[in-house]
Amino acid sequence: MDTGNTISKILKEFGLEKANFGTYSGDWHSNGGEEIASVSPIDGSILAKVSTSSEKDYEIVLKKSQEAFRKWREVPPPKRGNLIREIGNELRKEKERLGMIVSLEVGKTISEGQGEIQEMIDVADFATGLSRQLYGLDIASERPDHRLSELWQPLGVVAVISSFNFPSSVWSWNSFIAAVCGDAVIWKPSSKAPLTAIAVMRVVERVIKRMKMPEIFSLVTGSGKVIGDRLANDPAIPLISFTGSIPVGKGISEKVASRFGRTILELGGNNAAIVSDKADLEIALKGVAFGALATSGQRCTTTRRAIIHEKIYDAFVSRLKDIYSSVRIGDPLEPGTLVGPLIDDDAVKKFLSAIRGAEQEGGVVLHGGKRIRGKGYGNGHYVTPALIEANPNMKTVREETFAPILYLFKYRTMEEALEIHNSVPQGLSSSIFTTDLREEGEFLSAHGSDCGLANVNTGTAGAEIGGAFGGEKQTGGGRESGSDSWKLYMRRQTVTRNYGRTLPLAQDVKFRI
Ligand code: UN1
Repeated sequence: MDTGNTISKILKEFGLEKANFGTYSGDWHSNGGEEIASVSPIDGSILAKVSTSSEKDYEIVLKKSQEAFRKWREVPPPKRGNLIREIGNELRKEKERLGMIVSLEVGKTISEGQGEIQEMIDVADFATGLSRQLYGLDIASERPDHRLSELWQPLGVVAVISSFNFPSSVWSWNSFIAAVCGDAVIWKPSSKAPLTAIAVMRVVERVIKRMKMPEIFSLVTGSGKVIGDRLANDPAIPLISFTGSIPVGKGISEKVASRFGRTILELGGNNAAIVSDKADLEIALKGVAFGALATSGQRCTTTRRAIIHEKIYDAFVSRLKDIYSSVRIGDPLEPGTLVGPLIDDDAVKKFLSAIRGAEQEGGVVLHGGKRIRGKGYGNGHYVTPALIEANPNMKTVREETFAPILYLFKYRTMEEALEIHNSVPQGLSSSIFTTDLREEGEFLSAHGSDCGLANVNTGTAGAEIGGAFGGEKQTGGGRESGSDSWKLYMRRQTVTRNYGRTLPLAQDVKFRI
């Protein structure tokens, strides 16, 4: 595909100019922030330039968000839901073009780019329904003529710091839920994907202006060091939801904790699939291959380890090698491509260095592991996905490399499989492929998978938005999107009401005056 033409056509249609303001708070502004380029990993071309947010821009955004919050918190939640429904409808109309911008900017296949926007639409539907279901508890009081209950109040101006690999949907997981809860949201997207964020904000802006609603969604762009730290240290922001690496997440969490703020962290994953000898092998192959290869191994939920029963190990690995040899790697805009580029050159270097590290520790590369250059690949960042025979004691397999590397292990008993499974510091997603009820039961038991997400006969990647998404251990413990994650975006207020004519005290305490 002629990326150059596609780029200019789509960007023009969408109103993304060659140079864009990267700050939005009711209007687009730029007050001296440094300029960055959005570079397509497909061929290294510059899509557009974005002027990032300066200190002054940040101050304006914060002030406007606080004003918007004060109005928004008074809007009844189902009315808040109306706005999110309309945003969802507008996203439906723009799905194709927005999906294409995602593909251009971060190198996802067309189908995955569209999936990214679909995920936002799904969250909008979910949040709209939720806007009528923000309910608290009535609790039995120990005192006569007393009622104990829970009220849920809006939290304030919250921040979402998102990563390049899901450059818009993860924002919506947080923002649409936070919005129906009555919060205003400042978004700082990854500096590797500012254009997607600008495009999404243009859609949001259209709806907010049309509905004459408070400007509750705003955008700041810039490096984590400048704008990310500013948010983390700002006592005016009661909650920061951060998606990214473990070291950066640790830094943010320490800063926010030191001012008693709240964080939702979605950090690294080092997800494994257990493939039993009792698995349906066709399902297992597809599940493992999709988990390991989708988004070129750049999902938090990517399958990075396959723990395979010794009886089927050789057959399974040989089939995997066939799949790896036949998947089409290259321009993600071409139909038929399954593996696009890595995000940048740094990612390729980390991929190559992890493979070297694994080899030094005794790992054996069975397939791939090389950079691809040459005709048709331009200045894109392409690699051949790697299959590496490994052992669980290797240091390299305990680390998350954001690239398509699948480490292969052999096991004999479920106990052994679970031990390997749980032996890494991260705890996001997990899966087992088996048709045996007992094995499934053990995987889901208290001594089974120690991850936030557990999948049976489906892979580690590709979670739906209706469940709470997040993980344990160094993944950070956060939960976003579905189920009752909304509670994290609200302030819980325990209410005690006395409707009697005396003042009985709790715990039978006597106080005679
Ligand atoms: C991420 O990689 O940060 O479950 C999120 C999945 C996607 C979301 C991944 N729905 O693979």
